[in-house]
Amino acid sequence: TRLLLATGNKKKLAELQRILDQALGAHQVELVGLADVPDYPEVPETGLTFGENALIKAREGVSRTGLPTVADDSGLAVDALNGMPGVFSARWSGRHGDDAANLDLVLAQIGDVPDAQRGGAFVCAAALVLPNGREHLVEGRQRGRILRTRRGEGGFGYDPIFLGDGQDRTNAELSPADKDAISHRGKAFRELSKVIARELPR
Ligand code: ITT
Ligand code: NA
Repeated sequence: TRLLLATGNKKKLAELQRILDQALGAHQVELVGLADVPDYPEVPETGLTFGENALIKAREGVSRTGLPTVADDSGLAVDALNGMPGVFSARWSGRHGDDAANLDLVLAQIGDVPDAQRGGAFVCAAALVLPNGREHLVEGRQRGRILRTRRGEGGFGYDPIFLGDGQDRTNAELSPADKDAISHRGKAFRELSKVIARELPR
């Protein structure tokens, strides 16, 4: 079965591909990336929640390609910032996809609040929209706290400043497989893979 992965974020795409291959088996679905779809437009993410935005992205994929489409909308919700950057995580600094600038701004905004007030969560909404109009939406979360300085080179986005609950390594210090095992995206897409297997049998 061919499935479109509607994301323009290459790091996210690599994680999605890895998690779905692990959950479903490498040849269960043939994944098509946005790079393989000519003239794919910028899709305005006007939703107020991760779930709404994931559905917006997946619906656009179906209407452009006619393929069953999965999409991810995700971000970091910081308690001390009233849940921000949240759905604005990719463009918090004003520059979409500038991970370093976005991370620096979050660190500056949290400032030196004590550890007990540095909690937050990564959130991932995962959507599957089918050409027949059926829609599925699931969510995964990883709780943790925001460090004062970066640690690690792996992952992407806010991973270098995020220490998951019960972990002694930041998400950027974890191996890819170890991050997938506990991350918001791993949880959401393992759940969605069950729906994919049910809705799109080989
Ligand atoms: P698409 O919309 O094309 O999928 P995007 O990067 O714009 O790509 P989002 O709107 O979902 O995607 O924003 C996700 C942002 O949240 C991402 O740029 C990171 O800053 C942050 N983020 C999401 N998952 C993360 C993770 O696993 N580790 C660190 N940061 C993450
Ligand atoms: Na978004």
